[in-house]
Amino acid sequence: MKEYDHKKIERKWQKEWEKSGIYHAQNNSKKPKYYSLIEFPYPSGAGMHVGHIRSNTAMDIISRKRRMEGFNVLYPIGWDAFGLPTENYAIKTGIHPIKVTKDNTDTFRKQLKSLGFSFDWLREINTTDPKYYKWTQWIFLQLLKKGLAYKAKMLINWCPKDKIGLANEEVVPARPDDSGRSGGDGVCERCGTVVEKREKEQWMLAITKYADRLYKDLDNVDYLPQIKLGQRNWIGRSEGAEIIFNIERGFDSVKVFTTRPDTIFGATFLALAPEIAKKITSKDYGIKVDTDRDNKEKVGVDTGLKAKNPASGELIPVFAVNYVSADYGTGAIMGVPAHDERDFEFAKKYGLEIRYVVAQVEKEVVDPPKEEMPFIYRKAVDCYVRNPKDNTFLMLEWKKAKWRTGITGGVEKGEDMIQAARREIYEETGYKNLKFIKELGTPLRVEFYHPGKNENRRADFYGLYFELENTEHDEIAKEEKEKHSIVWVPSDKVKSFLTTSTAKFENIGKNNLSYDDGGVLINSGQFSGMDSEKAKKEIIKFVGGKEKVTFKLRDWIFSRQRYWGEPIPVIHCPSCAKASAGKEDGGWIPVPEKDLPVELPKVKNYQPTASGESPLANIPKWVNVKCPKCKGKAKRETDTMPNWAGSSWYYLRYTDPKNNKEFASKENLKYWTPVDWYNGGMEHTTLHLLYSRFWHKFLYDLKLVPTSEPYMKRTSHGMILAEGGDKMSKSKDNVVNPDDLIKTYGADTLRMYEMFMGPFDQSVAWSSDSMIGPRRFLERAWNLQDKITPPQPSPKGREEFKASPFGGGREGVDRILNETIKKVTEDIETMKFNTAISTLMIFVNEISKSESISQGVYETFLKILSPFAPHITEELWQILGHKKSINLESWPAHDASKIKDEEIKIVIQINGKLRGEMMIEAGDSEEDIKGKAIENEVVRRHIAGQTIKKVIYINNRLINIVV
Ligand code: ANZ
Ligand code: ZN
Repeated sequence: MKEYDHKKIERKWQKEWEKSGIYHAQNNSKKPKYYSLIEFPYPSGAGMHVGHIRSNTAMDIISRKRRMEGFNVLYPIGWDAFGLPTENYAIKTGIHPIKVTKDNTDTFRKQLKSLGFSFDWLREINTTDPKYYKWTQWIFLQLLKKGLAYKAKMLINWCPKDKIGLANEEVVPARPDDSGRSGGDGVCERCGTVVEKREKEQWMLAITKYADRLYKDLDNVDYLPQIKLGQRNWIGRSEGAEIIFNIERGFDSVKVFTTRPDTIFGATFLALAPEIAKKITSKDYGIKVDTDRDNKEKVGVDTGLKAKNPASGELIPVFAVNYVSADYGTGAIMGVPAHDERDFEFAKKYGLEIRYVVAQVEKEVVDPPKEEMPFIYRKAVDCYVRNPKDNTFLMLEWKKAKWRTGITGGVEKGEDMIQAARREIYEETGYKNLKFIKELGTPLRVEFYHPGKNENRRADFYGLYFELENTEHDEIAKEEKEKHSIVWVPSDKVKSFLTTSTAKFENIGKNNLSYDDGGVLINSGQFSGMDSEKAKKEIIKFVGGKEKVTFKLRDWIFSRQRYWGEPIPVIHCPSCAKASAGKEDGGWIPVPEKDLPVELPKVKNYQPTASGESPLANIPKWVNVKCPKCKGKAKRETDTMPNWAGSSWYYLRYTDPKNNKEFASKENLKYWTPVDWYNGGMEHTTLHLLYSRFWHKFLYDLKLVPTSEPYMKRTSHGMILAEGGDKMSKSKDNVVNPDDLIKTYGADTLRMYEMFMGPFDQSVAWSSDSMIGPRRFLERAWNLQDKITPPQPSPKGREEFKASPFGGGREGVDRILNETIKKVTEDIETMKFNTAISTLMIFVNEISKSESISQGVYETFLKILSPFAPHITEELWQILGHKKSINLESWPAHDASKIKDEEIKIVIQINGKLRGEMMIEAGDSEEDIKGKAIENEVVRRHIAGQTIKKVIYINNRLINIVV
């Protein structure tokens, strides 16, 4: 046996694969297709990062497995090469960005190839290639034609250092300072400079026209839940209503947007964005809105105006405030402090009324109401009395019912809540020297049967909190003593003591007592008693409002005043502008499609102009052109596209990268799209993913792509951090260079290590020392070739198997092999690469203990190892006498009959109490397990006669039967 010489082997096979082209995807294949995709890299000057290897290896494993499963796989690669770092580097060094990009991609390409990824290199694309960006520009022109690209004066985020307009997504919260406090305003994502606002004419893309579809169609794709959530939050779809409030005297009115029309009877003020207030009163309120920072202190100025609440008819004050922004909804809200956290905070500060109009509904009561018995309504108090000396609470243990409560009782005529509370506390406990501290939020609606009174009750319990001034108390009446006993409960035991809702008690510790959930309406005129969800529609009708869906998503600012991007292919013609005065195009004439691409001209200086225009504005020869429409004097647009443009459709180009007539042929698109599996960074969930879904849907509407969604499945990888847990960065000098590691340990080891270092979806810190583990494993896998016995097992061979420590001779091998196949197969599909590898390691450990191994077993093992470590397995495959690549073999299936199911002990609970145990087999279905549990002797005895309401199964751990 030769030694495992990774350098030689890896070089050999990379050459061989390149020559044989086994990873080239076939366009007109009869095989089923599989399209696996990674986010194409930005070819930065620093070269490949170990983070790239993590995501690329993962999809490489999946692609290789798919090939072995009989698919025609497309696993492409390209360069997302426009953007600031290259431009800034060009500014600094004077080297042209084209040259910088070429050098960087050359380095990157070499690095990627040195890892043996099974990319189809024939399809390599580059967003900065005019042959590519011709089509990016072409798609822009289609958007322009459909009115989805337009110019508008925008307040944009402006980075004074980079001299560039930033999209909202590119402005990030300032990093926390050493004290851990997050610093003031947003900063530029790239350079960290505090961002300013500037007004500028910008090209915009109307992504908001697609907001609803982008939101709803998430139902039809298989994205990780947190990715869907990220998209949904970013789109921010809110169903609500627009309702008009008239201003007293004069003709003005204010339209508010609310998601909670059901709370309108609790609207005790109006709050307007300062700009909206100014429109009505012509006054400047000197307030700045900053909705980015939710915990900023709420500030408002009373405008002096009064508005009429259209539901209650009351006149309410109108404020200009800093927490309502003009560009969301209508820029005006009805303030409902009782049910909105921000309004609560505001109302507390300005002494405005807090009126609860939605009661929380108690769901589980000890004594449910009796059927066919009428309800008696009670307004009631639920009092929490604390003795501050020993931090105990005064509570009641009822004698005629199984209740344990605070001090409760009805409010009588002429009493306010506090009076009623003091009276009840005195009657039921004798304590009299009490200090009222506060109310405890919205009342609790409880419907129950009162055994003592033989009545059905419907009660609204208002929570009140008191503290004992001293323990002086009087003897209580005999009939009270018969009702309940008094208990002093330590504060940490109160929650488990109470048989009623603990919400009121929990509110004692809270400052903000707004209640934002649903329930039943109270204090709401004829709507009192109605379910809040139902009341939404009814109240909208009642006040003449309009149902309305609002989105947080804004249109996409598509202009950058920079050099290194796709020129926006339009020309401004002053005479056409005059001729079309008032009409939409505003003199912006599209470059005729036949003249595409509009190529970037050579410039000497990449610095943006002092006025903030793009460097292109300084090249009169390029800027001054004839108008394509009237042939008059005209000027090119000098803005360029943002770097999200080229990445919005690149996955389409891969299907047909050399096409000069279309961005891709219909035929190829039909065969290859949608992408079956796309893996990328969590940080691209809200930007790239949303933008490309938007472009895709637009192209779908033009019937240019066959499906309405680009990606069927989307997963994410966790970041690789530096040793010690910091982010890897040049400035910290903690970046790991993959080239050295490949030299020392080999590409296969590096791939294995990155897949083994931790759960794929979680961040994990680098540890070069740990590379040795995977390396040793590969060496042992290599050495196993020495143990191969001839395919026909000799009697001697059998003997040896019997002696093997995993028991049972041949059967033992069969079992562990089949278990390994099963586990590795499943783990790859769920991206649990680390456990797949540990399974392979266990296999090698076990098999190494026996003195021989059959070639068949060894070959099967090599097959399932090959996606992880393609070079070493290819070499061994050849050593074993095979002529064709191991990646052209078929993926082994496990034989279920060979696997002895593992037995697992499961705990059985009834109503949460431990009642027994039982054994299940690892593969059993949930249904079988539940059935078996119910049949269990002990269980049967315990539930005798009772009906089973629910059976809850927690995987491989416990069963809870609720009766
Ligand atoms: C009354 C109300 C009562 C509200 C209540 C909430 C709870 P989302 O879900 O984010 O869409 N709002 C409306 N426009 C606003 C703006 N321009 N700036 C700040 N806040 C605004 O939130 C919609 C809710 O946020 C609206 O419903 C409104 O407050 C507030 F118990 O109206 B609501
Ligand atoms: Zn013209």
